[in-house]
Amino acid sequence: MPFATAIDHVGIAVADLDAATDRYRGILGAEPVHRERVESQGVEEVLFRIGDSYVQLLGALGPETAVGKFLAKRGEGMHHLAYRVDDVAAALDALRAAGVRLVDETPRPGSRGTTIAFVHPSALGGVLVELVQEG
Ligand code: V0V
Ligand code: CO
Repeated sequence: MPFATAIDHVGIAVADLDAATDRYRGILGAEPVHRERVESQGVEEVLFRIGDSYVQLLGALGPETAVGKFLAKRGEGMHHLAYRVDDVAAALDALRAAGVRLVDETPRPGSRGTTIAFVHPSALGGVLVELVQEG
């Protein structure tokens, strides 16, 4: 079974979600397809669809959240790369067996009713990786 079937989204940390949404709307020439607060992750997201993938703008719900800490430390920028997988739990098991450092030991709810899990940036070239299972 291949690790991933597609790039699901690229997450971008932004200081001002409304301003960033306006900027991206103008640059991409498209309307966002989704907006959602995900309290469990401490974010509010706006999604733009690009082909079969998304750009995910991420605003922090507070300074102690993952994105809040990232913005304070690094400023705005690319926050994570999300791979679409058929089965997050199975992908986590395979990564664990390969000795990869995980952030999440078990899958969690993401936006749009997805199931997600994060893999530590130290495991994949300094890039925080998210696994996304649709539905
Ligand atoms: C931190 N580091 C990163 C990073 N965040 N490296 C690459 N990309 C990032 N986004 C590095 C940081 O520079 C340090 O490197 C090291 O990791 C430890 O950083 P820290 O500031 O002490 O932060 P921690 O360890 O408290 O937290 C980092 C992790 C945390 C990645 C563990 O952010 C986390 O649990 N993230 C998963 C949840 C998340 O990001 N949720 C928001 C998106 P040095 O200095 O040690 O080299 S929610 C989402 O995408 C949803 C809902 C969705 O798609 O549906
Ligand atoms: Co994401």
